[in-house]
Amino acid sequence: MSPQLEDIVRKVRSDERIAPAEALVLWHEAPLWLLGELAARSKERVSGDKVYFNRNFHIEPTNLCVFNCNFCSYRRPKGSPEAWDYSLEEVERIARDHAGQGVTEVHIVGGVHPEHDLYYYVEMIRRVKAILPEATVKAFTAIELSYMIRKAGLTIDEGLRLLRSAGMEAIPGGGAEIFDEELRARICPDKGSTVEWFEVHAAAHRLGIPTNATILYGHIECVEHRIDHLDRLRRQQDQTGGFNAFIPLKYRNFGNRMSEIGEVSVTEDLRMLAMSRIYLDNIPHIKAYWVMYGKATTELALAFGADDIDGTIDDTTKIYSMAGADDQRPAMTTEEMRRIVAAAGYRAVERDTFYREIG
Ligand code: V47
Repeated sequence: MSPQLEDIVRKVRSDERIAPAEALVLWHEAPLWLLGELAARSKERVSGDKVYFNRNFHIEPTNLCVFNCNFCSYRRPKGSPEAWDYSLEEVERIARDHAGQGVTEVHIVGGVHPEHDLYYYVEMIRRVKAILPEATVKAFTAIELSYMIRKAGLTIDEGLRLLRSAGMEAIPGGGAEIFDEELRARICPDKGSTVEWFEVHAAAHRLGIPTNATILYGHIECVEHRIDHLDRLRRQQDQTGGFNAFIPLKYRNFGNRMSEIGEVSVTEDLRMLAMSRIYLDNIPHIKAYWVMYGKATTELALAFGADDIDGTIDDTTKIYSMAGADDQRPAMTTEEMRRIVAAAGYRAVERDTFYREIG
């Protein structure tokens, strides 16, 4: 081990924050086992022997989208036989199908529809909440929010307050992709910008609405871009403190315009998870989203700093099955989630959206 790596490892072990340049050395020089050891140690400092899961389902109201991201396998153009655009009644039916099952979270995310406006989404949330009053609505990526709120002529603050009054209590982490402006322009040229993404999350945090954050990795970016992405999040969190969880999202290459890139290896996934845990010393939870990794890698992810595996899902999301994930109809029972966590040597704890323990 080089003296420089030794010094960085000592810093991580004594819970000292590492700088971007040090993260690069750690990423390139540390063997995988060492990253795992450091990340698991950092995870245990925050959440001990617990690994969280929840009972959730998704509503994806449409796959029509004004944006056309190169990595997206989900969007369809208007008129395509594979396009959908649920009416509010259809959204209500989906919510009703999940009533009485102990669900604590409804995750609503979809394409950025060209015509529906803010008031349509306010009504959607109201109707979902009326059917599932005990569940938390975690809704809309910052990109969807920015688009619908601006289109309504409101400030982000006003728009978020309106949505909150309808029942939106948390915001998911999607739409972050890669913050580096040059790369963002290459993989999603017409999508809402990095500045917009941060503007929405910062405003939510100021209003006391917790949010998540993501990165889309494993495409054309380098390790430097990944660290830059983590660094921007760490700085934001220092200022506003409202991120609950960070979710590294592995680029899946089926059925989109970047397919020739291929996919990164599982060891790369584990390095990404471990580095996220080590670098983001101020974001409490690192989520291994099982729908994206598949179940076997999710178990492995728990040895690399993740303390959350997301939820039961109940075959309600298509974003990853359309992009080539193993599970074409993703669903897990709570027993199966508990088994995966126990197999990794941790204790499964059911949580709500705010990481309050249930039961
Ligand atoms: O922003 C789209 C990603 C995200 C592909 O907050 C792709 O709890 C890989 O953000 N390959 C949406 N990824 C999903 C998301 C999410 C998921 C689970 C939990 C939470 C949370 C948030 O999906 C998009 C984009 O980064 N994505 N296409 C693809 N081909």
